Amino acid sequence: MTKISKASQTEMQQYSRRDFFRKTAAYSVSALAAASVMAPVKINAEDDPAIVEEKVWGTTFGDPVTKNLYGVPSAYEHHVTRRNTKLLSSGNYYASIAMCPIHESMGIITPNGLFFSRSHGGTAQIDPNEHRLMIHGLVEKPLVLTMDELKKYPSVSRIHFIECPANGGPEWRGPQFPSIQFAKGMMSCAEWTGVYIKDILKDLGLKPKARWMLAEGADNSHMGRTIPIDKVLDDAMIVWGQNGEALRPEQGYPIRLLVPGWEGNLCVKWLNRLEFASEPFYAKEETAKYTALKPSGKAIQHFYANEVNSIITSPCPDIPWTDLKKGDIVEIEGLAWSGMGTIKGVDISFDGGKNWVEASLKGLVLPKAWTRFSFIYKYEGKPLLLSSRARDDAGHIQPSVKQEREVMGVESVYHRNGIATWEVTEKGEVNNVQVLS
Ligand SMILES: Nc1nc2c(c(=O)[nH]1)N[C@H]1C(S)=C(S)[C@@H](COP(=O)(O)O)O[C@H]1N2
Ligand SMILES: [Mo]
Repeated sequence: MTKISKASQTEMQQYSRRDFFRKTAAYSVSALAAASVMAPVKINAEDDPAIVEEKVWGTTFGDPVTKNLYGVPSAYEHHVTRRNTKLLSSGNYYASIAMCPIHESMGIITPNGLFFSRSHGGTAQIDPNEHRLMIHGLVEKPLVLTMDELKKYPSVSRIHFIECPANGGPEWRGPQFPSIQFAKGMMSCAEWTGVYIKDILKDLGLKPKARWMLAEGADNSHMGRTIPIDKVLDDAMIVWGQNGEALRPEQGYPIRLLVPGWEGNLCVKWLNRLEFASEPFYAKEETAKYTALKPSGKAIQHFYANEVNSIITSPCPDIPWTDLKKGDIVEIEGLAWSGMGTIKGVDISFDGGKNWVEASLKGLVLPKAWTRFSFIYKYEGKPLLLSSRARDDAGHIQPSVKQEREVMGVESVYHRNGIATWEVTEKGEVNNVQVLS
């Protein structure tokens, strides 16, 4: 593994959370101002209408508690939405994708209304009473389950990301989007509730010859994918719960397959059939579709796990540093994830990958889940090339764009995990760039 040099430049100096508290103290207790890393700010309470004026919400009744019996976010947050661009649509909005605003996410859970949504035939609106799951093929007891019957199996809840393997795929040849939402928003992370397929199979009896599982959806695209049995018996789930409520239609209501850490397209939504077989079912274009093309012209076919990856979410083109002043202490934050294990650490570079310092991981650090990282930084108003590089407990480390290109060329669509870089200008604007050296 690459050695992390403790950098000497001032911009790489480590600041701590305590620096924030000193700053806060400086506002209120003037004696502590000397300890502040920031110039104390004078607050003119008497001039500030937000402090001195009565507000309508403080003098009249609010909405009745019965107003939004299913709640919605504050009207002041309505700009936080999924987004689509024609560049990512194949001519219509049915076989298309709505990208997650990952820069707006807090912690590691994506709210259900913001979870990225990718479908090949539109969002099916399924009546659960008319939906069945058929499990057949190489099992002792093939059966058809109603949704109520399926939910009788003992359930588990697990936090996992889903990432389309095409996430970042338009940028193999160079940056395309001045936006993190479009550059990296084909992923989200949720707490899923459902049943392990291995637990259902204890009941149904898997025949020893079974090597593959075909999963098929009930939507208009009837998407079918085959998955190796080892992964199925490891941690694949059939899920009906998403962050404490039923799956959203966009995520495959009433049930979907969850194949933790592996390509999002394997997580068949609106799931209605599982068939166990000794050979993979090579549905027509399936093999051609999700392969990785190498410069030699050879394609890697069985390429399932999403590799270790990370992205700085603040700052980013969508959240620039234009409001910062020289000397301000600011928190750099981002997300790291690996489909092959648990995030071990994340390093940050301010000079396009020449020197690295270690960020801290914050909150829950779970296998095959988004992991949030943080670095407290003193802003100097100098141009930066800001990058993050994640490592996982399986020993993988994110490659540079150069290393990735050496192996994969630039003709691929899928599985791009080269180190991402934001260029921060003197004015604090943030541009999407790639470091090729
Ligand atoms: N039945 C069905 N399942 C599907 C799809 C689909 O079009 N139909 N799209 C797949 C793709 S390509 C991805 S990346 C994920 C996206 O899951 P999400 O829409 O919940 O984010 O679902 C997969 N499951
Ligand atoms: Mo996908």
